[in-house]
Amino acid sequence: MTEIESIRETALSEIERVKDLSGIQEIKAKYLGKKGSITQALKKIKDLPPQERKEFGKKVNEVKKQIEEALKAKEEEVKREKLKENLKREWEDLTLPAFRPIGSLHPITLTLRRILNIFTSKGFSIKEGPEVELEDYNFDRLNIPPDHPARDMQDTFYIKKEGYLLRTHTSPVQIRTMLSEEPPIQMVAPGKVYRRDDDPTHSPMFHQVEGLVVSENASFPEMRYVIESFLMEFFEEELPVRFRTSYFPFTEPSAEVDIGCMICGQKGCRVCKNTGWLEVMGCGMVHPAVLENCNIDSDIFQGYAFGMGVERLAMLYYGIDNIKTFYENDLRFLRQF
Ligand code: 2NM
Repeated sequence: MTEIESIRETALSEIERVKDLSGIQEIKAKYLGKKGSITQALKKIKDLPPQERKEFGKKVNEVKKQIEEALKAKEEEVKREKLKENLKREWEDLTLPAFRPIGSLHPITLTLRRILNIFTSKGFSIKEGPEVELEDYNFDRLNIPPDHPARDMQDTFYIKKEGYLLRTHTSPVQIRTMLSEEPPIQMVAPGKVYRRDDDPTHSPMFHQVEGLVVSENASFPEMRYVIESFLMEFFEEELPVRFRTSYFPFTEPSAEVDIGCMICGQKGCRVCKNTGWLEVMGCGMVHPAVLENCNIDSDIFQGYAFGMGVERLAMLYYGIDNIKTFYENDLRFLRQF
């Protein structure tokens, strides 16, 4: 009995002092393993005189249980301490920026950036404006008459608030700039525009870049040079460019700009509808009435302006035949850029 009592005391003090899991394993083997002292003591029970067996057996089992519980408690304590230490060492600051950004840029973003880089390198500044616009800035001041078909409910998204709409082009940004700044002006306005249109080549929301130059000597030849050099830089090749007479209420004269079809080498194909030419933008000399609507003296200042659809240019540059692929976010499509 005294031997069991001293086993209890040494075991409990060893457990008290142990600091790691392997030490705990050693103590477990020393007392509770096959050759452990407690296991050996239990085996001795049958050699004792019968009247002592019950008391001794009770004692050994009590000590065994106590050692087991002390070991279990110690094991949990050691594991808890180890976890605490690991957490001190292995924490991650999830607010740090990623070493390398994941994902890729959308083809419309890439195309928009390329367009804007070309114009800023020519001295144009970038101006932005609201997508919910005044009807006045979107139509009236651009010399678009009250009965013009573009104003129809079928073509324009009007909103509940009287006198407001979703801009149908970025021209109101040019109007805002002319109203707030003195010429010379040399700007491009990129952004989303909205029209009631929905088929493989039209989307109710698409992106435009429009440009405006107002100065004392802005001219059609200067505009031609700016547009032709832009198109060569954008398509990265020397392309045939043609200016075809057209009509816009806000420019006079007006032109549509075509490039030689690079898909068929101007031999005629499905994309150019067998004409050998692709329409890529519109342009013209700003109508004197538009300048006057923005308090600019049209006897002193001349302006030229142009506008293009970003999706259309992206489709031609990358060879994409359906505008909807830009908005579906199909990863098989997006991963190609
Ligand atoms: C185009 C074509 C021709 C244009 C005109 C103006 C403004 F505000 F200065 F009068 N901004 N943009 C314009 C001219 C846009 O897009 C096809």
